[in-house]
Amino acid sequence: MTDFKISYPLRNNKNFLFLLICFSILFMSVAVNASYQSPIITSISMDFYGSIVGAMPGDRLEVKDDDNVLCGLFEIHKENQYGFIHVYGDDPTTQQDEGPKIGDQLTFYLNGVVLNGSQIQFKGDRIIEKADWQITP
Ligand SMILES: [Ca+2]
Repeated sequence: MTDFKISYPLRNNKNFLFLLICFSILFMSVAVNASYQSPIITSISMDFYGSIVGAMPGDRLEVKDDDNVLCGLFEIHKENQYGFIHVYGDDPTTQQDEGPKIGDQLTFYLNGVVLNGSQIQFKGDRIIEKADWQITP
């Protein structure tokens, strides 16, 4: 009886701990998904590549359109280089604004900091453009 009284709550504690760990993992994955949004993938995409002098592996390159819609996302895997980054355009058959229309301005961000001072336009599906930057300290 004494053994049972000691071991039973202990077993419950282990189960509780296990559940707590499961919920923590679940919560963290939800939190990560919320903070790292992804662009909406459409059938229209313009691709960019080039160099970002000063970029390091793991850096996060994002592209947003005029309406601040995230339309491109790329994780740097090679120092000073990026690409191809797909920038997804708006699907005209849907109500939702998925991304830029032809002629819309694009803004590139590296880890949340604006890269381009120059004007970069969304030119349309299957267009590839080279764009180079340098991170100014
Ligand atoms: Ca649309």
